[in-house]
Amino acid sequence: MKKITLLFALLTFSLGYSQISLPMDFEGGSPVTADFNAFDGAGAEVLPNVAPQTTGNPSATVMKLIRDGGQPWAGAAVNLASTLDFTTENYIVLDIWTEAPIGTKIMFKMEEAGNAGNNSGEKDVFTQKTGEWETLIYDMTGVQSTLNSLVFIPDNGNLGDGTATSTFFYDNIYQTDSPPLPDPTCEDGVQNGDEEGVDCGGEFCPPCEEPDPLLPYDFDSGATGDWVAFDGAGMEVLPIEAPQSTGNESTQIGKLIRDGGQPWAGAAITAPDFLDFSTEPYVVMSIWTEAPIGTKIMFKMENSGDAGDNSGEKDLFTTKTGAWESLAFLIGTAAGRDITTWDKLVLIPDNGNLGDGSATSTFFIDDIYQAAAPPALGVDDFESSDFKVFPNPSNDSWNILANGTNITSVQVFDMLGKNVMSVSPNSASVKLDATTLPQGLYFARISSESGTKSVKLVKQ
Ligand SMILES: [Ca+2]
Ligand SMILES: [Ca+2]
Ligand SMILES: [Ca+2]
Repeated sequence: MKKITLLFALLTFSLGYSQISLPMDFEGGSPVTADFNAFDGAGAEVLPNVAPQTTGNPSATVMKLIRDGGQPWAGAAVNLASTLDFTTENYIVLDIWTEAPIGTKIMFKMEEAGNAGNNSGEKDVFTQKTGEWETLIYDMTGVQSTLNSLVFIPDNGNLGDGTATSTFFYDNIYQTDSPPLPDPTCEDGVQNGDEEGVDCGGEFCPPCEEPDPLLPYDFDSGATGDWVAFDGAGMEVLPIEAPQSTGNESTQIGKLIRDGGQPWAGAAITAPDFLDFSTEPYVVMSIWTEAPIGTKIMFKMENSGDAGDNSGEKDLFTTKTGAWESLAFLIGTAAGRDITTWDKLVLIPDNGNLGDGSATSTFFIDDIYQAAAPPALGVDDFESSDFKVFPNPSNDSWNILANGTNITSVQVFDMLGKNVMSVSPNSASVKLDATTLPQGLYFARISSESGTKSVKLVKQ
């Protein structure tokens, strides 16, 4: 009984030894060098695997194909014991190692042994590595099932010269219906491997290009069409013309018109990345409108993926009409809030009132940027035909003198639009006590019998 088992085992081994088939890893003594038919200038040898080919392939044996002169189609073939059926297992996969440059064509085909005219056609795959093992995948879909010879012609079309770049090591040739995923490369259009973006970043690929930050945003250059107007507003980017060209030497501005819809009609734009408000807590923008002085300009930052995650509404009030002014919205000090998840800028001028499409519902905007502090305003003692304000800046009080008229009221607002002081002097002069006010920028709305003026005040 034992003898029969041993004989059967020997017979099985013997049959396996002589019948060359896939998978072919060159281990176990089959196939051997003599099984290869190298042709037209090539030599093929089955031999022990040594460094550097042992890196990435710990197996004992590989096949080495050297091309040296002869013909540009120099290669080698090995015949299998039976034909391959590609109807379900429609891929041939193999490992190759060469010092030939990346992009070298590694041609493979199947032939009928003894009848080369019956073949699969040439299947070309190009190397993406050099000096290391890589796996090549040949799609044999539709190839006839009458072929039993594997034909290897690496660098097909070029004459070999016997050097390292004409030398190719093969191993682990097999047939499958589910080939391995190709090794990640920096050119495959897929974010794979350790890439941080598509074909960029990580250890092997070139660094990813940072997307252009949205801010500063001046409407003048690049793509300007990413604004989304909502709930009754229209937003347009257009060349600057008079009267907006007074005080603005740029070429283009944004125009937001509110006309019906909702009282919160406005426009928004989303930056390619979250804005960092930790060191630059202000968003500054220039605005021009014929809406009356004191019109509320609401601005907020939102998370574009979650409108509930936002900065809260930041209201400032215009101090000019028919002229450009710069508004600095303080975004980045929201206590207890995560201020690193906002990428969407939302502007709702005259928030709370329904627009009517007229000039007072029209808001031109420009020059949006982040800043560590409100812009320096170059404040001087304010003087006009109507009023004189001094000293300004001041650390304790401002004096306002009217010229030939009575000051009926003065309202002082802080940068957030909060009314911090109101007086009704009904006299030609008034002294505003600033001692209790924090340092910073304020706006005074001064009304007299001859009209209303807004003045910037600076408390030192
Ligand atoms: Ca092997
Ligand atoms: Ca990739
Ligand atoms: Ca501009």
